[in-house]
Amino acid sequence: MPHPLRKEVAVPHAHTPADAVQLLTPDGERKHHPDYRLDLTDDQLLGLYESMVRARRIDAEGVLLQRQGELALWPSLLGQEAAQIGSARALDDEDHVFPSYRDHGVALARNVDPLDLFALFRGTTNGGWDPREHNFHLYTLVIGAQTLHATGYAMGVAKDGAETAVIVYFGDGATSQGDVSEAFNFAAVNDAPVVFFCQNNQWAISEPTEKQSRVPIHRRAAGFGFPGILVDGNDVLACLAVTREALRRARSGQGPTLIEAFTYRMGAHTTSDDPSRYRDAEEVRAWERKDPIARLRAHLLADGRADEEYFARIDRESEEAARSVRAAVRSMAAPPAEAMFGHVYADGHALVAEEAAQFAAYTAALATAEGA
Ligand SMILES: Cc1ncc(C[n+]2csc(CCOP(=O)(O)OP(=O)(O)O)c2C)c(N)n1
Ligand SMILES: [Mg+2]
Repeated sequence: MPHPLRKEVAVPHAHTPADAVQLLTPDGERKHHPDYRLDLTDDQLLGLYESMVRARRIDAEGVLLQRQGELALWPSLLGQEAAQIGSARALDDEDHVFPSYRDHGVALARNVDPLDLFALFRGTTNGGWDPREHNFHLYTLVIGAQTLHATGYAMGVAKDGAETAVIVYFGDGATSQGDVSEAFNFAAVNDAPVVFFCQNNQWAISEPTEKQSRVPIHRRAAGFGFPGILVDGNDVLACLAVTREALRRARSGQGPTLIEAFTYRMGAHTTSDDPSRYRDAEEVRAWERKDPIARLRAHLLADGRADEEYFARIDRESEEAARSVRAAVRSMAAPPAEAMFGHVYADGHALVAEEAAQFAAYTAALATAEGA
């Protein structure tokens, strides 16, 4: 007999499950949820819209710059703006964020300079930014590893008695990594003030979610002894409300929460990927109708909070911001090759010094050979 939950994984990728928390329908209609009340001012609503448009435009610039040979790689967030901006806007400045590699919207919401993101993917920096400046840690490309970093950090914060919460971003595919299960368990038994924010964008490169989990991802939390919430990840209001509540739990000593934001990666996995080889164009079209920006736009328009002139102005401003970023990226000089030895250890290391010396001798020999 099939497991009773098994039928739920047969849900096609195009459907957001009916039990996902939703405060804004795909048509932009405001819904009320008994557990998640959200009263935002007009300025806050417009702020969410502007952050999403800006994130989308900066992200598009990343794809274009890579196509023109200015970046080595770019992982696009297209379609995931609501999940990222909604959750990030729930954070306090003191909270700590452990991102994955696609979380440019979260980075921008934390005031990380977009040029720092581009420098990373241009290879002109080893890390990207100072995590202490915005409590926004470095992108982690080792799938799922940051869930352990975040859990350890959260356990430390709790021992310090601070009211700081920690949030960690990871994907559906990451949940297949042992690290993520270990992090869930450590966080649970230690009541660590950490929010696990899983952006279920339906794909792990070419692997669909059916290959990652027999049960809906948020249900895994129950097995570790903490709550798991499913939220419409294309609904910025629901993402904000659900994350706010999870952070409140974390801060008040009630331990971790797993949030599964049900969303969709509308672009390729990265600029190195061609999704037409493994997924149906119809699926992408179905998600276009659930576009996170279009639905907030529809809501703002219907309520008379914004008009076409406002939307045109925000588009124009995002365009100008992207243009100035583009010019700055193109003029970023490559660092000297020997700089790569500078950030391996905080205080240096004999082996690294030896390798740096070997590298210097090698490049000097090359220069002599070229001169000869
Ligand atoms: C430990 C590890 N294994 C494999 C990879 C190769 N890899 C890079 S991205 C990726 C898929 C991740 O999918 P998901 O967690 O759903 O995140 P998404 O890219 O969809 O945001 C894989 C397998 C890696 N970077 N690290
Ligand atoms: Mg994924």
